[in-house]
Amino acid sequence: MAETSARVGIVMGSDSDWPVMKLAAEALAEFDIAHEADVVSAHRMPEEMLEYGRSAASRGLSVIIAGAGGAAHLPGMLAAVTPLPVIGVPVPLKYLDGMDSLLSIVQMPAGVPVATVAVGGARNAGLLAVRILAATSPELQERMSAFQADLRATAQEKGAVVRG
Ligand code: RP5
Repeated sequence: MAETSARVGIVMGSDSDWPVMKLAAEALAEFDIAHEADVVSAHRMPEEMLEYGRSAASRGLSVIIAGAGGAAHLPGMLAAVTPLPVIGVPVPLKYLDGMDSLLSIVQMPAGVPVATVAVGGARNAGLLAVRILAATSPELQERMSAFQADLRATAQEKGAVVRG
């Protein structure tokens, strides 16, 4: 696969996951993090999935965000073939409320970690990727601190409304 200027790769098992996964892309865009997004199904496109995982680091990516629903093997399989951090997003489907996706992603064997966010928690996946990149970027750390200060101010304002 070709080299990329993207720092974060967002992949998902189906285009039907995009309404959830686009929240990760939006979070990355808020922090001006270059990213790419694609469908790389573990079950329907196993060869492409392995190629994506194996080439991710040498292509220039630093973090992979992988989302899937149901028998959600994509994040774990990518984690098995890349040294990069993988953030897993359990996508909720019509049945089981996403519990199937969550357990498929979170129950990884020792040695092959996937940082799993909440069911449908793609925004946090994007924000976690920002924090991973911020560990080696003082500028990004400052922006994350400012973002957290905004969160606090918003929560305080809401408290003021409730208190009256
Ligand atoms: C999973 O199957 C995908 O990640 C998606 O969440 C689910 C359903 O896919 P479609 O049938 O909508 O393509 O692999």
